This record gives sequence, structure tokens and C-alpha cells, in this order.
Amino acid sequence: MTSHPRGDANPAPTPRTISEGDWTPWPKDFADTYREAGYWTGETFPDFLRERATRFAGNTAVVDGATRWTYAELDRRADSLATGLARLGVAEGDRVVVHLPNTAALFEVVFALFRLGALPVYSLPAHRRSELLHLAATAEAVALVTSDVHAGFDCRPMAAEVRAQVPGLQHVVVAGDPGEPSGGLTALAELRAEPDPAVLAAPDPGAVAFFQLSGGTTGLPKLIPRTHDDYLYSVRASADICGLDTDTVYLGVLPVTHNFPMSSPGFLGVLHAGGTVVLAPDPSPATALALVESERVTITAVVPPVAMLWLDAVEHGSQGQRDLSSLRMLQVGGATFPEEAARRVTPVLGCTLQQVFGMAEGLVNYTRDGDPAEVVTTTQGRPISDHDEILVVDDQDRPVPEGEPGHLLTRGPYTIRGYYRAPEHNATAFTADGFYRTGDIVRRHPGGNLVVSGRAKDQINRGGEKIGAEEVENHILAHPAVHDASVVAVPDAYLGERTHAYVIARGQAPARGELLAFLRERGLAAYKIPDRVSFVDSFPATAVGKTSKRDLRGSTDPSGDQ
Ligand code: OOB
Repeated sequence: MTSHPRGDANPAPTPRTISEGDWTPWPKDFADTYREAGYWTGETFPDFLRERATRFAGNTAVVDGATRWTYAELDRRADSLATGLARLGVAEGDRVVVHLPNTAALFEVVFALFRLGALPVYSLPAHRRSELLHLAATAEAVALVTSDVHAGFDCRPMAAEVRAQVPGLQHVVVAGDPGEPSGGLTALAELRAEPDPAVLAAPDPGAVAFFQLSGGTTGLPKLIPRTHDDYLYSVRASADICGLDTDTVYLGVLPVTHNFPMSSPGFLGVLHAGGTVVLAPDPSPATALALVESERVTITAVVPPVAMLWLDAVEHGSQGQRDLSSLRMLQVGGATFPEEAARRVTPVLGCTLQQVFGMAEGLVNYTRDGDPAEVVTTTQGRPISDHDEILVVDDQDRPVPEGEPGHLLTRGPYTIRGYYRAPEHNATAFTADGFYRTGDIVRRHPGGNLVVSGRAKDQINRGGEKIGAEEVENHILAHPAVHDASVVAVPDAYLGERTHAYVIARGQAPARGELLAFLRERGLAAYKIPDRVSFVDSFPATAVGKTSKRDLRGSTDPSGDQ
């Protein structure tokens, strides 16, 4: 094992368990109701895979290129890696940042962590130093699991830097080549050991099982604590709604550490049902449509820009004649899917469309098989559960008349009651009686489905990738020649929205290229780097003197194009 001797370099004592004050459990009467309704069954993530591995032992669970693992094999690998991670020092209650692309190794790692009772902290493959530092520090992670080189980027020096800067972060585990032994990174392959049942944990189903990342509105993105009980309920119910079974072949196109391809119904829904998850290394039509044909994919989930790319590729025959006849359903979600594109899905791809409007905080809405075509193409579906409570309210939290647009508030059996260690933010992000303020503006369609018509939160939805405006503004403000910055969304035909940064310089403005290079050097994920930058003398103000983002969005500055 090449575990790095940390000595005194990284000494912070890490609390092993999440304590009650760190997150907000559901009040007892709600928890009782969800249990009595049969939603919270007491199933936990380690049991989940064990039980499916017994029932579907010989079925193919995961396909990643030439790698094909059965359920039994995945189960055995999880035990084996859990043993190696335990010997490395990862213990029950520890947090581990998972920074892995769509590979079989991701499955092995995640289920090994669950087996140990350790908590994955899911990052996205596009995340860089800035995001990983924030995640690791906030979660007080003891380890980071990453890949060697992904999409042309060498993750190892970045991971080593994160380890050096986060107290308590002891280990970097690399799926692939860990580099020179002097770097002190641990190869995942070296951790695989003869399974030792003594390392296996039996977590409380009501406890936090892992963390998702919020899209971010104020400051830095928040950690979202999800429990075994709440999350697995959403997984089972989603698999049911989407009609998954042992014949299901799901193509993982989006990064599967995101909530949509993880649990709506995502790879967990497929494993619940005994089907097969095929992993796509990228969402391009050339890669993905070839996999649909060769693996006889039945269902997949994409964001609107990917759906539009596929529609164009198939319509124009740019990928040759692919046999897509196995494809039963295309799920589209994460951002607004333009109606014209929605209408093309069935005629062009020959499958059903399902719109999915969800959030990592919980609530997920689906259009259903059997909804009229008009409803599927013009609404974003209805909630999973009869116990999902939906309120559509005005600025004073008063219900708006039926069918009118308003703020969406929600509460239910799989929607969190608070972010991790964020009491101040929780005080405004949730109502006193526990409703989550989604920041989305919706209206109810006459049939009962929801239509997303806007957004009240200070976020940019760039083709499904969420960007907290304040996070980017703070990075821009760190530049010595910047006096003030305001980041807003501008409409875009392909991505739906792009980012536009308005900047007031301190004296001589920096060159745009220099400012963007500065942001990249700060280790910001590429999708958060502004698409446009404009230097201005002042910002339009609201009546109370705050920057008016509404007016900034309305202003056009062709010279700002980058
Ligand atoms: C999904 O989750 P997040 O956490 O990345 O983003 C949630 C936000 C929503 O609050 C909404 O603003 C937007 O993304 N959104 C949509 C949408 N689906 C999500 N806006 C319009 N139309 C849609 N269909 O994005 C997510 C999580 C689970 C399933 C699906 C998406």
C-alpha cells in the first residue's frame, strides 16, 4: 500500500459521526407517517445491494466498455474494496469525496463506502480544485477518490493539493495509475483485499447515508444530507413509475453522481429492479447512439441540450443509420425543454418522452405513461408521492389562484428539512413549518401537472448545470483590478442559458482573457467560467439601491461577447 505518511502535516482530528445538530431530521410525527405509509421501509444501502445480488446474482449489473459485472460480482467487489478501505483507515461515519466519471469503478467505490458505513460526498467530474476544497472541508472528509486522467485533465496534482490544504483529509485514492510513489497517492487496485466481514457496518436507516451538492444560490453550494430511508423510497417509487424491470437497459449518459441519473430512477432504480446500467463515457451522439444500438438500451436520461443534439443527429443522419428500436423512453430534465424539441422526440427517436423536474434536495416530478401527448410536451410532470406536499405561493407565502404562477414550496417523504451545517441559510431556504423553498416559479396545468415557468433564485441553469451567481461573483471579486461584479443568465438557443458577468473595474480594466485565466487558475469548474464578460461603469439599481439583476439581464452589450 502506498499510503502517504501524513505525520503532523495534516493533523486535524475528524469527528467520525454526523451529530444531530449538523442536519435536520424529519419531525417524529412525519417520520411515523412515512413509515406507516410503507415509504420508509428500513432498507439501507449496504442491504440494498446485498439483497439484489442474491435475487439477481447472474444478471449483468454494470457495463463499462469491455467491463461487464454481474450483481454477484459487484457485491463481491464492494466487500473486497470495503475491506481495503477499512485497512487504510476509513471507518463508519467518515466522509469520502467521490470525484469519478461514469466508470464501473464508481459503483465499486460507492457500494464499498456504504458497506463500511462511510458517507460518499458526491462531486461532479467537471469539478476542480475550488469545488473539491469546499466539499472536502465542509464535509470534513478523510479521503478523496478520483481518477488519474479524465477528459484530458490530470486529476492527481489537483487531488494532492486538496489533500495538502484540507485538515484531516488523509488519503487520495486513484482509480487508475496513482503516479509516482513519492506523490503518496493510493491506487484503488491495491486496496482490493480478501473480504473481511468484520469491517461491514449496519447503519441506521434513518441516518444520513451520503451527501449531494446543491446548485448554489447564496455563497458556496450547500451539502444536502440524504438518508437511507428517504432516498431509497424515492428510488423504488421512481423505478415503479418508469416501469423498470430485469429487462431494463439504462444508459448512463449524464454524470451519474448527479441526482437525476442516480435516482430518478437512475442507476439505483435500475439496480433496484435487476436491470443493467450501461455507462457512456460522454453524451455525444456518436458515443451514446452507438451504445443504444449495441447494448439494446431501453431507457436513458439527458438534459435538454443533449436531447437536441441527438434529435439533430438522427434527423440529419449524421451518425449513419443507427438502430434505436430498443429505446422505449427518453427522460429529459434538469432544465426547461423547449416545447418544439419535446414534440420531435417521438417522431424522430421512436420512443416516449418523459419530462423530469427534480432537485437534489428531494422533490421529483415525472410526466407519466398515459399522459396525453400535449401534457407530456408542455408540462414537467407531477410528484412521485401522494405525500409530496406542493404549495404555489406569492411573495408573502399566500397561495396564488389555481393555475397562476407562483413560488414552489414543497415538503414530503424524500425532501430534506435542512442543508448540512447551514443554520443561517436554512432559516430562509425553509419555512418555519419545514417546506423547502425551491426557488422555482411554477403553475399548475389543468390536469394537475406542474409547469416550470421561471426562477426566483440567483442561479444560472446552463443546460442543466447549475451555477450559483454569488459563487462566481466572489471569484471575480478576488481579482485585484475588480471593484464589483454581477453575474446573470442570458438566453441561449442551445444551452437555454449562458452566463454573463458584468464587471466594474478598479481603475484600468483587466483584459477579458486575463480575467478568465484568473478564474481558471482559481480552480473553478469550466462550466462556471462566464461565457461573456462586459466591463461597465455602474450597475442599474433597484428602488432600494441594490444591483438590479433584472435590468442587467435586459441590457444588451454585443461588445461583451466572448
Ligand atoms: C436536477 O437537480 P438539481 O439539484 O441539479 O437542480 C434543481 C433545479 C430545480 O430547482 C429547477 O430550477 C431546475 O433544476 N430544473 C428544471 C427541470 N428540472 C430541474 N427546470 C425546468 N425544467 C425541468 N425539467 O436538475 C434534477 C434532479 C433530479 C431529477 C431531475 C433533475
